[in-house]
Amino acid sequence: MSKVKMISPAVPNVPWQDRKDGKTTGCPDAPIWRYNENPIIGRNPVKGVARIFNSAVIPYEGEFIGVFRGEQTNGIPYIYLGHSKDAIHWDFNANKIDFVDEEGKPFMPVYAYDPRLVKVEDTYYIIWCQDFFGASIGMAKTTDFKTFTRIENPFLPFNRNAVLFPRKINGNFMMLSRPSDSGHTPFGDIFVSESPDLVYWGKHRHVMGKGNEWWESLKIGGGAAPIETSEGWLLFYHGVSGTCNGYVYSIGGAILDIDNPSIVKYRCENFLLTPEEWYEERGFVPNVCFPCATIHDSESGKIAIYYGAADSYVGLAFTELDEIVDYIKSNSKVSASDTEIGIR
Ligand code: BMA
Repeated sequence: MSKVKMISPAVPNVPWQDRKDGKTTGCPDAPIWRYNENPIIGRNPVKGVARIFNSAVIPYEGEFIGVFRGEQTNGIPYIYLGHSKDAIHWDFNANKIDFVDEEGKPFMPVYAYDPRLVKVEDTYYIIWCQDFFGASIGMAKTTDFKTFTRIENPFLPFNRNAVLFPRKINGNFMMLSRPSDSGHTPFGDIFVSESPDLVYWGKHRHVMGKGNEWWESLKIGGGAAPIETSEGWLLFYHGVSGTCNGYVYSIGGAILDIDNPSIVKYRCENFLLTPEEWYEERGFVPNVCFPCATIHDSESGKIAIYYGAADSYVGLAFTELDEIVDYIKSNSKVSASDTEIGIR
């Protein structure tokens, strides 16, 4: 097996559980397995919040911090801050995050969902989906998790599923996103855009389209922030198939070129994780595994994947860098639109 290097800080307290009896529980042969006490966040986790799911977490000051999609009891989603010592048991703030504008005045989105949390240099960025006269992407920055300052909305509507890369590439911030329509979009490819200043975005490139395989044949969307490795950017994303009983969301894996991430080097033809457990198959929206974050340790290669389950819970799954990279490479099937530079 190859020895792949993860280029990111060591996180010795990465949450972890060895696979049970050497078995995995993802795609029958994918090296990915669920935490056996899933879901890690259950129903009614905070007063006034019915469900937390599709949420992102990150190491912070020796412990962990996260931004959580909280579906309020009035049906409107907002982002809640949570703290944890072990990244498994979470304490949530009672109130949603108060966003401010550059002058420090209150500036709340109408709603906010599917947050991602990414550190670039010394700043933490939250990226989410919100109303901008139609669904689009909102962004805020913080350095202390006390003040959350909104920055320019990067894209025109309609767009969902945006996530920043954890470092600049060739001097620019880079963001994956999924342009869409106003509804439960029955299509969607992943694009990458770049910006020198997080105000002006351009050089848009197509990264990858919906897959040829059934499980991702309707649409795909960027998931967790890409992990930098010696093989390229390791991306856990979601792929959707349309069945006669609604959409099914599975987790897929791909590896993007390190200097030019619009080029897909490897793309796993099999899903890595698909709804199988009760908390993935049964809930507010059944059959959803929706990855939004990883915590990963460059020393051991351990990767913990956080995913929303059935729009009702947060699930945790584990994999290991060498094994997952090997699995993606040995089951890779890339199309011409994956490997091209992505501009027409
Ligand atoms: C997508 C988003 C996600 C959600 C998924 C399944 O369009 O709204 O937040 O998890 O649908 O309902």
